[in-house]
Amino acid sequence: MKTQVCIVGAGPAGLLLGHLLRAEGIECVVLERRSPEYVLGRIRAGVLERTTVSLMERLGLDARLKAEGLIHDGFNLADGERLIRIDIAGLTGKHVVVYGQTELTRDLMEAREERGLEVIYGAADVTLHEIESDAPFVTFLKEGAEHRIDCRVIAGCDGSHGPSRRAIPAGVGTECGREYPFGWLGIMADVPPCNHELIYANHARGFALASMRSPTRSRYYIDVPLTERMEDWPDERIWDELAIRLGPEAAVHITRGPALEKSIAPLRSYVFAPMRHGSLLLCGDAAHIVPPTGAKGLNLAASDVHYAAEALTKFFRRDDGEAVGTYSARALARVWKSERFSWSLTRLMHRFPEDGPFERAMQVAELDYIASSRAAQTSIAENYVGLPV
Ligand code: FAS
Ligand code: PHB
Repeated sequence: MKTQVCIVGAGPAGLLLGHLLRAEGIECVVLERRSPEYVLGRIRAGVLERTTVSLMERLGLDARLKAEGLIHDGFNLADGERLIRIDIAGLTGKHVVVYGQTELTRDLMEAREERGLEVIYGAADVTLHEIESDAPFVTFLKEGAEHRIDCRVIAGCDGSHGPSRRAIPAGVGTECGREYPFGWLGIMADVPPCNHELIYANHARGFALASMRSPTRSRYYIDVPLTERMEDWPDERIWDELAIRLGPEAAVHITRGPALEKSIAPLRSYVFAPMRHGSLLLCGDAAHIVPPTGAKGLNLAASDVHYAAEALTKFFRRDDGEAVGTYSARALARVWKSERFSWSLTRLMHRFPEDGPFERAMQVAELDYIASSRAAQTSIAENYVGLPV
C-alpha cells in the first residue's frame, strides 16, 4: 500500500488530522490497534476549547456538537464553604463547550467513509521503519497477514504508550515531567449534575470535581492515593465522599445513581521534545501528558493537529518543507503553556501528602488573591478557555 501520510492511532488526534488532510486532498491512512467499539468505550475528556470546536466547524462535523454540546460561560473553585466563580465569558468574551471526548471521537469516526478517510482497525504490531529517510514505511499485522504502507510522512498519534515516540533513537529527544502522588477516581452516572457549571473543590479530605456530559448524565472525580483499588470504592462510598468534598451547598443537589463507568487514572505531567524527528511528527499524548485538572489533554491534541495539518498542507501542496521544520517549536510553545496551567491548577486544588502548614497557607492565600483580583481571574479564564494557536 502507498500513501502520503501514514497516521498511527485513531484517537481524537489521529482522526482529526486524517480529516484535515483529506479536506486538503492529501492522501492518508490511519492505523488503529483496537476495534471501533473499544475506542468508543473509553471515558476521557469532557471540556472543549474554542480551538477544538473551530476545527470541527472547519470540517463541517460540528452538527451534533452544536446540538448537544453545553456552552459554559464559567466554572467554580470551591475551597471549603467558599465558591469562587471564574466568569469566563465576562473576563474573556469566550466560552468552553462541555461535550464528551467519546462523542467527538464518534463524530469523527462516523464521517470517515463519506470523507474518504481510510481507517484500519485491529492493526496489530504496528512498527515504524526508516523514519530518518524520505521514504519511511510502516508494517502491521491484520488477521495474521503482514502488511506494509509506504509513505512520505508518518504522524504518531498513538498516545503515551504507542510505538511512534519509541521509534525515535535514544538520545535524540529529551523528556521532562513529574508524576503526582494521587490519581483521579472518576464515576459516570445517568443523574442530573449537581450544578449547571463545573466545580473544582479543594477540601481537607482531598480534591473533587463535579462535571457532566449532558443535563441527565454526570461525571464526578475525587483524587485517591495511587495505592487505592477500584474494589475498595463501592458507589455509595464515592457519593458519600463527593458530598463531603464538594461542600454543603453542592451536596444538597447531588443526585445519586448507579455507576455506568468508574475508573482510576494516574496524574502525570510529561513533555517529549522535539515533536518531529525526520519524517515522523508526534501529535497529542504521544508527545505530552497533562494532569486533567486544566481540561487540556484533548485540546492540546487538537492544537498539535492544527499545526501539523498546516505544515503538511504546505509541504504537500506547495513543496514548502519549512513549515514542517517549524512544527515542533510552534506546537511545543503552546504545550508548555498548557503544561504550566495544568500543573499550577493541580498544585492549587489538591492536597499533596508532602505538604505542610506553609504549603496549605499558600493555597489559601492564592485562593484569597483569586477571589479578590479580576486580574488573577482573567489569567485563569484565558488559560482555561484556551490560549490562541
Ligand atoms: P489517545 O490515547 O486518545 O489515542 C491514541 C490511539 O492510538 C488510541 O486509540 C490507541 O488505541 C492507539 N494506539 C496505541 N498504541 C497503538 C499501536 N501500537 N498501534 C496502533 N494504534 C495504537 N483529558 C481531560 O481533559 N479530561 C479527562 O478527564 C481526561 N481523562 C483521561 C483519562 C485517561 C485514562 C487518559 C489516558 C487520558 C485522559 N485525558 C483527559 C486526556 C485525554 O483526553 C487525552 O489527552 C486524549 O485522549 C489525547 O488524544 P490522542 O493524542 O489522540 O491519544
Ligand atoms: C470531565 O468532564 O471529564 C472533565 C472536565 C474537566 C476537567 C477534567 C475532566 O478538568
